[in-house]
Amino acid sequence: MNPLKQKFFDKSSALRTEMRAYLKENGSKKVDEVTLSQVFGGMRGVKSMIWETSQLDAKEGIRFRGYSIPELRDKLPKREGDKEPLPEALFWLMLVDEIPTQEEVNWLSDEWEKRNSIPQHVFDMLESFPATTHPMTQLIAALTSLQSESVFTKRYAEGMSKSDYWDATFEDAMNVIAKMPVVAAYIYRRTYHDGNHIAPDTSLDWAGNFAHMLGVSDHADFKSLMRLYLTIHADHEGGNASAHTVHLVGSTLSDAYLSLAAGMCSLAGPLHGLANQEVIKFIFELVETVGTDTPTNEQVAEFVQQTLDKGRVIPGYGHAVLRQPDPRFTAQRLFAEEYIKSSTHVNIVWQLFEVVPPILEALGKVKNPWPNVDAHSGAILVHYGLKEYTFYTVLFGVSRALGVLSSLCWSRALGFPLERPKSMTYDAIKSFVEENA
Ligand code: CMX
Repeated sequence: MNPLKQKFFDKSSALRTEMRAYLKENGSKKVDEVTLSQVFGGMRGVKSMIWETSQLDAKEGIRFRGYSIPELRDKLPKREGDKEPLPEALFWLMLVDEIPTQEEVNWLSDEWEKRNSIPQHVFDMLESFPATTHPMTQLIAALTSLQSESVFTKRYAEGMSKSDYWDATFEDAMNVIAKMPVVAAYIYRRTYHDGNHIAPDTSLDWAGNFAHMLGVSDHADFKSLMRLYLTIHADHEGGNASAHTVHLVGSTLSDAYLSLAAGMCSLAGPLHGLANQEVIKFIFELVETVGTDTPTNEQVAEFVQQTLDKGRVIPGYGHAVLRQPDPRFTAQRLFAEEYIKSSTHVNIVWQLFEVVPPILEALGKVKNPWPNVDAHSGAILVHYGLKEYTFYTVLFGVSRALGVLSSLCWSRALGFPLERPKSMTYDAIKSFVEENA
């Protein structure tokens, strides 16, 4: 067994035994009460899922296995000569709750490189789509098509024992993650660069090679950006729509390919991951409407107000859980301050940060007027030449695979059952309220 798999097996079997005993003793204790506002209001805040890889605090933001984003930037192993963390290291941390050594991370980079081959039928299928097909649609189709490679599905058909589900899920998770950058870069090049593909560079790490295959910039800083980007977007505890979708679909024993494809369908919605393309679109529209890429705060405020008056949301602002500026926004801001000396689009992102919160606050209904992760990424990508914004959510998806698939491994290893909450009709709710008056 390889070192990561062995560690995961040891840790997950110990936790499974401990959890079973714990649940036997404490299973009837209450952790929450559910109000009607939560039933009608998208289940906000209802505690109903175990998710080990990260935890979100409304004020502090995300912690991955207890580490904040600044701590990850400081402590995770890096590529020689680079300041940004390697996403491989975050995957290791999420999967086995240990910061890996440099040697362990290098092993994982090599392991993913060995697993990154794509069957021809996936490329053939992508080629049958018109180039106008949204890249997220292409990614979802590619993942379902890649399901032909699922170890879990093959072994299940052969009669795999429940006790081996974790093993097959681990193999699938490792394989899908290894293949994601190759598929995503293929989609990018076929959609925007006439199918002029770039061969992988086997000397590079997972994110560095992805940056190389995208071919938008030869600058070393773009590889650094991809390492940071693919680290900070990886996980946001279990209740967000893409993570929860993977958890739900995975609970039916759909394999990692299909579960991730389903999660990507969630990520592709404009209230979730698609907001990153909507933000830069909003900034381009702002520049076009006011007729300058150095607008005044008054001009920005007027455009924001016009957007709200049309009944639209301000993309990149607000959050279902966070009640402070998103530390993932701050991490990107720090990156831009350090690496990008001058960018009008980045300046507009910072202007929006000054202008938007008081306007949203004045509406009196927005619970979080602060920027989220999607408010910043587009302007940085544009700076490095990645201007095709319909591709942005694919980048988010490549990163999100790390968190949701490490969690899927845990769900299968801990033997979590089929997810099946209870729904109610409006009449049933009214009767319930009447009976309990
Ligand atoms: N602009 C305008 N109105 C907003 C708003 C925004 N950025 N954020 C929230 N509101 C509105 C809501 O639409 C809602 O209005 P109605 O009562 O008229 O329906 C009201 O404020 C209350 O919403 P909330 O409780 O503050 O926020 P929710 O938990 O319901 O929704 C979110 C959270 C992210 C969907 C919402 O803030 C939003 O639409 N933001 C813009 C899209 C976006 O940036 N999404 C990305 C989130 C991060 C990610 O998943 O990638």
